[in-house]
Amino acid sequence: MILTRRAALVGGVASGAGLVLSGCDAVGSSDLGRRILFSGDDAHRILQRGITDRTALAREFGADQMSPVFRSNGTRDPATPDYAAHVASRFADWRIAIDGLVTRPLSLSMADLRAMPARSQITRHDCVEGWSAIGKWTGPRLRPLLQLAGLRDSARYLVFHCADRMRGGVPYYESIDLVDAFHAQTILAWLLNDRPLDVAHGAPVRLRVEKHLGYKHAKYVHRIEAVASLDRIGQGKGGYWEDVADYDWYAGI
Ligand SMILES: Nc1nc2c(c(=O)[nH]1)N[C@H]1C(S)=C(S)[C@@H](COP(=O)(O)O)O[C@H]1N2
Ligand SMILES: [Mo]
Repeated sequence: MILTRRAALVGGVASGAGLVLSGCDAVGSSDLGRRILFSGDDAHRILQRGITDRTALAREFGADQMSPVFRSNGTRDPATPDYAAHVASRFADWRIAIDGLVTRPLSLSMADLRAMPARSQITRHDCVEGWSAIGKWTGPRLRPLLQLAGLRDSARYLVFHCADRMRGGVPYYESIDLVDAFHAQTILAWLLNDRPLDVAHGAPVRLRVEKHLGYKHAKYVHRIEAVASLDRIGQGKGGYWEDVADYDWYAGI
């Protein structure tokens, strides 16, 4: 078990419960702070509610509700020579690194991923650009993979590095905190609607982080890096669109 209670709380701080818990850190060391925080149950309740809400499942749909066509958006083909070679070899040599603040860095093949117990979920994808689609995503949960890699106590975020290049040649990147990383519906999807992901939807593997807007769902993932801070990732806001267009890092829906 990697996600200690403390880690779960620290993860919560990163977004929703931020004020509550950083307040806790700041005043918790003094007796007065302790009395303020723990005399009544208010702080606790607020904190508890924030965490409970974030671990609740996103709505799942029935097979009859699936969209006949699932749009693609953003990069539809990374189209680099390197990626084209992976397409040609059907991703036989694709690796997903899990590294950074872990005790056992991993380099997983697609065969490794496909051999993991998988979760399927029929969910609605919502893009900020104003469209939605309901599709069935299948792949291993991120949680056991992180447990295999052994997150260090200092790890607070996961950064997803992608194979496609955006304007200026910058590879797409996104990040989530540990609460979302350990969420039951957070998976590395390699099937969409029971078929291997096509190039447009992020082949061979993409993140699904179901309670967030579309841009958080990184496609073409080749590296998952555990970090203590997002300061030195891109321009420091945690994701490509966060950095270039000021999108919210926390894109909860
Ligand atoms: N690597 C990468 N991931 C990405 C994007 C992208 O351009 N590159 N676009 C994002 C956006 S804005 C959306 S809405 C979804 C679209 O996923 P889809 O193409 O499977 O519909 O992917 C997200 N993940
Ligand atoms: Mo999007």
